[in-house]
Amino acid sequence: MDMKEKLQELAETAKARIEESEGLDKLNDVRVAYLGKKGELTAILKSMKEVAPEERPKVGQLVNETRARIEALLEESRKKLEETIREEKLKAEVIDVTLPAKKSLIGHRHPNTIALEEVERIFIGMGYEVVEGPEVEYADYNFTKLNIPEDHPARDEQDTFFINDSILLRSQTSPVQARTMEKGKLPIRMIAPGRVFRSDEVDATHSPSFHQIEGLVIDKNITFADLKGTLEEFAKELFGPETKTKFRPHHFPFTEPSAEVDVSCFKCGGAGCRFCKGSGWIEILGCGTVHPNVLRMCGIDPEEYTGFAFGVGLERIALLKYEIDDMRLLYENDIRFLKQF
Ligand code: 2U9
Repeated sequence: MDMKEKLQELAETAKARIEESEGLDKLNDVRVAYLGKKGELTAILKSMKEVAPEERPKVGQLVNETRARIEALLEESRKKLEETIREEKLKAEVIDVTLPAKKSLIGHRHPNTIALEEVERIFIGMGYEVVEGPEVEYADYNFTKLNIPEDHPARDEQDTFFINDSILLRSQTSPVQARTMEKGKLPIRMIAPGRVFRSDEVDATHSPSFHQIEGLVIDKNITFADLKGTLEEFAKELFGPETKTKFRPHHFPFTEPSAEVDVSCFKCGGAGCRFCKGSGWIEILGCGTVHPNVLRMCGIDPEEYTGFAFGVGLERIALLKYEIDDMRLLYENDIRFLKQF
């Protein structure tokens, strides 16, 4: 058999083997058997020295053509096999679009967040700005500028988390107002919501970390009457239009005069029930007209400007509004509790 016939036959058998290869592995075996280092075509190439020198270019060309033919056949077969594999995979992965979709669990806003957003909505509606500030504060902003002098019991280490003599975890959000006042842009109409820290034992109504929302208004001719009107409106928005308010005299170092505010019980309307412990009233916040010392220490002339301030505990609002009887439930992140709101 001459070389031409030999190559012809080799190409034929290679073609037959390629065609009957049922998988990519088998196809690769065929490639190795013919084109690999020890493959049949390679062997022919190696035996070229036995071919007469004048025949070599012709035979060489024939070998190359055969190689190209086998490679083309292998490539064609590879593409077909890959296509078949892809089609089988697609068939196996048919998606039934009529099946009901998997329900994804969507989280809830925390009751604190719901209450905060409600309070923010009310004050933003009255033209207030929401301002935030640092949780780690200078004692100067947390106490001194708020008319709480060095020897005041509120500065007691037993009540406040001190980091050093002059830095602490803020015990109220009032330093945010003090910082805003110092910037000197007047008038001011702001609320400062945020986390505050006090060295309290955990129980149903106390936590070492809780949240306050404090408000501050500074302008010319602001009086206690503006404070009353604002908080009456706030209480009506938060607890319903029939809500009455009662201002009781109180003392805070940063306001003078000061008051605590009770709202008529939104459960019994004031008649007295278990919710308001029979009194018909529920205490919700503290307030007052800003002490002239505070204005002065924050760079505002008390002869020209006056203002009012108030503070509410966010958890207290959340507990009241959602009738939760233990503050600890707000911090445990038990999904069975949280998903009720
Ligand atoms: C400046 C001046 C005055 C903020 C005020 C209260 C009254 C108050 C408490 C309510 C319950 C805190 O969350 S609570 O424990 N707050 O009663 N807060 S007046 O007065 C300010 C604040 C900033 C510059």
